[in-house]
Amino acid sequence: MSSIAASSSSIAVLLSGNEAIAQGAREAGVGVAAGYPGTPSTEILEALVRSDPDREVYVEWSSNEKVAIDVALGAAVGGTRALTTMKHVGLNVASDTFMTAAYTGARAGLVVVSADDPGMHSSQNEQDNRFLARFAGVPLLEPSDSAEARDLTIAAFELAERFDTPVLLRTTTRIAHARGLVTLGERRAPSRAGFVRDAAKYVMLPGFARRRRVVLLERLEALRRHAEETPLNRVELRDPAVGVVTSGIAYQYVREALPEASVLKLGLTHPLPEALVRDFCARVGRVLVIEELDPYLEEQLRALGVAAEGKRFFPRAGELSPDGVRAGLRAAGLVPAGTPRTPAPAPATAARPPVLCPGCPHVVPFLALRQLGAIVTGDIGCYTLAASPPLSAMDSCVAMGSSIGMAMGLVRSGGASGPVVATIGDSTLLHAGIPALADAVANDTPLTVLVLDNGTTAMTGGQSHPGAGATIRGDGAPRVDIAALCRALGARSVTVVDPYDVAATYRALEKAIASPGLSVVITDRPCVVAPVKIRDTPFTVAAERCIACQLCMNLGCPSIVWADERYEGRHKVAIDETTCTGCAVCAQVCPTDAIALVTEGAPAHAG
Ligand SMILES: Cc1ncc(C[n+]2csc(CCOP(=O)(O)OP(=O)(O)O)c2C)c(N)n1
Repeated sequence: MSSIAASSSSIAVLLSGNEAIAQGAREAGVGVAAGYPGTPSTEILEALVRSDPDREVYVEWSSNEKVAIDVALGAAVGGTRALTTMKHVGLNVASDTFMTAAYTGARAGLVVVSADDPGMHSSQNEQDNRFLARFAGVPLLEPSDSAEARDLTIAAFELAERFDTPVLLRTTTRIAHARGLVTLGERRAPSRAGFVRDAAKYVMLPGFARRRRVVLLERLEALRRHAEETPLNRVELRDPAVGVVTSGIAYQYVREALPEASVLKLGLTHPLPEALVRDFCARVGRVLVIEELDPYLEEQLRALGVAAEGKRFFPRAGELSPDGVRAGLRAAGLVPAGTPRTPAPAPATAARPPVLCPGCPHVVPFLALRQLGAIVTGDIGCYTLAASPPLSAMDSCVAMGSSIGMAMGLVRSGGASGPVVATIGDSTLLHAGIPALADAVANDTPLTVLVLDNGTTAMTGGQSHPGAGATIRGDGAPRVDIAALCRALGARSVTVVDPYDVAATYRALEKAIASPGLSVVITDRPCVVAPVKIRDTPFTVAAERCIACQLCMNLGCPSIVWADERYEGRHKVAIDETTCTGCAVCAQVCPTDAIALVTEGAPAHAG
């Protein structure tokens, strides 16, 4: 992205889809951008910040997606073009505003980016957010590569202003992260049209909202007419025997797998250009709809009376691929069996299950919870890896912020056979945990909440949050004091503990579980990789003292490896000094003091 830091015209550079969206937004004169991190959307705002050393654009990591869309809507109402970015599940959080922003529209363009994750590379579900555009009644744009990601971002702002509506720009992982050539245009300084009071438009009391509902429906009809003419929807007539209707990344796969087929390539996929669709389908023999995830287009074509085929041959779950499209085409009898596949680019890589980093401060609290026999409702973050062996210390994980509410329900179900502990990261607590914590306090729930405070949003790459004390640009900022917040919410006891201190962490959790009412334990240690990589003096194992009890192996630390030497037939352990961060946790669990700092001659206790 550094190659586009300077203002440029007619230069083509390789950009990821996310970088291209940032570029498009700058060229469209975006003035405010707000989002919450979430793969595969995170790099959009990061690229926007890098592209804006002069700080023309206000950019923020919001505390959650609902706040982000509110910030963006407010900015657009205030007359500056605004962008909000999130992953697909983020739009669920933002949808309360999203649904009604479709009624209000805004003075300046409001573009909502939803980055969907077919295949669930890093998500808890693979919902198809095209339906949310239809549900809300807003236009939906779907780029097919990086160049279109830029173009459609610019088009989205124009469409938003022309029709006075938020626009949903929907990408998927392959679009967001793959790189392609993008021709750059000039960046525009943010537009500042100013706020104009208009209560009937922005105050959604029922009386006003009823009128805006009619406006929305009329606008959709106008958009449908626009969809018939826009160059974003184009017919590519080739062999008339087969016509494929497609959008997004699937377009690329179709072109690769069935290059001779005629294609209706849709860039604006809501509202659907019905006349264009009918006309295209009448000009071809067999109509196939090739789309990732749900039969969003297919069902609409069927409703138009078109005998479209799609999900009969192509999977509804997971990502499509050129090979997947080819397999579907074979099943449809359109590609002869045995058609050569694209050669595999490289030998398949060995599976490497994700693990917590060496020195991760999340390990010890989960080790303690397992030993204390707790039933652990989890949340989403790096710490969700505690569900996997060897920690195996998490019993549920559904959506951001769910841990506390689910723990309350579990307690009230009367079905918990042990103490119930909700575990939640700092970013997640500030995202969606606060209302649940207030609820737990106000309903006097006997519950322990463990807040894993590592000072960052580690899972998505170390973004700042309101408790981090920094802005997205790295400037120092006031920070929310999480312990004070929990006390203010009314938690009966709040204990802050260093998770590198094994005994203290165990004792704090044991005490919290035993105490009545709602108690909070906060583990306070910075993430080992963000914002700076922490590297202390590493530890080593004195082989002669190791009795192969393998207790340290239970930490799941990637720096602890099997040694060749054995003790009573079992493998001893060794430490990879190149990756050990020197957290000293393994030294504390070793019963024979076999683990010591590499600088120490003789092994000593390092706690
Ligand atoms: C609604 C929603 N937004 C965003 C995400 C992406 N995401 C997953 S966990 C997480 C936050 C993790 O930060 P934190 O709670 O501090 O835990 P850490 O990873 O630092 O341990 C984010 C942003 C998501 N899964 N769902």
